[in-house]
Amino acid sequence: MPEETRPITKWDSFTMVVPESKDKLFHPPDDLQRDAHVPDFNSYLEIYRKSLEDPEAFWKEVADEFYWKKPATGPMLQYNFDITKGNIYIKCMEGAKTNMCYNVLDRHVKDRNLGEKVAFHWEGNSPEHHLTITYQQLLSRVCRCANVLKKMGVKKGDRVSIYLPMIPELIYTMLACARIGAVHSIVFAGFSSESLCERIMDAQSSVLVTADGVYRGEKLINLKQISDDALEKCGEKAPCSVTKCLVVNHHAVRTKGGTSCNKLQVNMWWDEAMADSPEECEPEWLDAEDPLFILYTSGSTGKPKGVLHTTAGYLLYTSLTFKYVFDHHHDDVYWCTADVGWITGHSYITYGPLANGATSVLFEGVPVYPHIGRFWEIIEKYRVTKFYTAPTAIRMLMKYGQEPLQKFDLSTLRILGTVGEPINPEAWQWYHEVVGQGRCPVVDTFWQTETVGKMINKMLLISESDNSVRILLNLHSSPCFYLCREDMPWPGIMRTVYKSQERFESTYFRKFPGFYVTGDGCRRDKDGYYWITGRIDDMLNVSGHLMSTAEVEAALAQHPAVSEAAVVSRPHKVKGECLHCFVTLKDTKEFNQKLVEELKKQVRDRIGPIATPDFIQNAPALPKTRSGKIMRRVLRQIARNETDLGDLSTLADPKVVEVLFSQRSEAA
Ligand code: 6R9
Repeated sequence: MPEETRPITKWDSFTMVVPESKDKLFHPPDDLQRDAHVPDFNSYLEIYRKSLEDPEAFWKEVADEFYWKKPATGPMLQYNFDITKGNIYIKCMEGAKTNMCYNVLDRHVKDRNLGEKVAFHWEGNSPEHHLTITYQQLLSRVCRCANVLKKMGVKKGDRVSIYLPMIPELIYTMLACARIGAVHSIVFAGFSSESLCERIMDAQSSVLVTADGVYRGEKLINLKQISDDALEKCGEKAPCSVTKCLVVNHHAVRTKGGTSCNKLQVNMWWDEAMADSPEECEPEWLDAEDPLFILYTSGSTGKPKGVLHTTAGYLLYTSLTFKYVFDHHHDDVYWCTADVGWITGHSYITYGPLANGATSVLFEGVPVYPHIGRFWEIIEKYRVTKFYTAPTAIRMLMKYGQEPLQKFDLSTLRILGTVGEPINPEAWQWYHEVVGQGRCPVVDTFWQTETVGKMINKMLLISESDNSVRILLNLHSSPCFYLCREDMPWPGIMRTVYKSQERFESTYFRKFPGFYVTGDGCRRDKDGYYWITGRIDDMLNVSGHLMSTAEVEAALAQHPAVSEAAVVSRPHKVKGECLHCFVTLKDTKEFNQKLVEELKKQVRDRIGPIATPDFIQNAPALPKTRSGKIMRRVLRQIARNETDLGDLSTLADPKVVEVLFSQRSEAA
């Protein structure tokens, strides 16, 4: 749509100078590029143009890879993306009937002869626990589980809450739901009983699948106890929807004596239930738009939203993005370190890789247990070729330097990926040079629970960004830059907020009619690269200069003593707002006045005097959500000395907040 027809927006066309990295381009090795699905920029443009100019043919070709019990009767995509023209809706392949589980398992075993191929190398919290699961085995176990769920009364359309750690049973259960048309709602097994209760109540699930417990590092987490508490809390508010609870006896927990499991009357033990359950289960043939799952967003602001995704569109989008963005090949061993409890795990541990018949690592543990080289050890052990992790993990591992990596053979690695937050240049460089040994392209992937799959990606040689993503400058209010996706939906976009179409429309579609608004800020540099600046609410306005927390944080993190930094604003009489910076130092570094001065100078030098921090506070750790995103709302309140912190249920470790409050006055 031409610029002048947009009433409140204007294309952004300015540049941002990014210190140090602006002139550096990294090229992938020749062989990697030569064998890639998208070997050069022209081939990319060809695919890209087709997706915009003839989306019907483009998505049809993707769909042709999969099994459809009944073909679509409508077009590949039908939608209204413009709120001024009525309710927002998106439909993909109307009239078609299919089954997700059939497509990601049976199709490989029956039609592609991949039954013996490894689907998952499961690696437990302790290196002594590991399992290899082939596609055939996965199919049989999923069918058994599907039959158990059916026996428990679960029917098509029913919701099943899953509160499990990173064990194979988590994958079995989600695929079993998909097989029988039940809607899974996975709750990350680090959430509290309160959060679990809230999600069960919202989804009105009839069954909860959990485990007796799990070890994370050396710490035992009593999941069954938390589940019992959650169900009790649900019961206090209204009659609890959950009538039955299926409980996995976790091997590691059982061998250490087990945990208490007594409150619920309706427990079924996994092993007993599966023992006589048949290994075959006819899939339920679903409509293309039947719901596949609900996933509550991480909730760093406000009440969690139940993001609803449906069947056909999700299959097309996750399979395609997995194949292209990480250039998947048959002999790859792929490892995504996310938890299946987050969208990254849903899309890029379970559905995307399985739709492609990939071999993946499924890791239960933590990066530093039983030793700080655990990630690198696993890469060596399974000869991992594609590795996908989060900047927060990279920054944490950077603290230990290069030595832990040097003990292991990382020569199989070919492509590295990151997701979850902006990656600062320091972490990017370390990832590229130390982990990837200068050989592996780093693919930064920006996307969201709502988008279901990767949206902006730095692909192998592709240096230009996706032109259908627009940055809008809002001329009516403060100068904020929103990253939006224009005009046309993609098959994987969320369909609604569960039970709240109004919230769906107002959150994502009302601000700029005709656009899906991500809520993130973004800048485009003169070369056409996009720089995600963080959530819009993370913008700072110092003396009328708008800057993003990410910029200042990146500048601080470039100092050799700093391992991680988070920046928030606090009111200032003259400047309006000023900067309060929290810095976590590397293991051996000391926080003192000299360092404070160095850090202030560093920011001044990198960004300019307007960005000079007013306060720098030592932060032994930062408050994060359980998915690893820094909770800036909490930091802002600490900086402003506001003690009423509101809902902290998504916070991973509440003690961090106490420590930061108590040391607030020492900020210099
Ligand atoms: C996949 C995922 C989504 C929010 C998103 C943005 C941030 C994710 C990013 C990134 C900069 C990246 N985000 N990837 N920011 N660069 N590569 O994380 O989904 O948990 O829904 O979070 O995460 O702020 O809006 P989700």
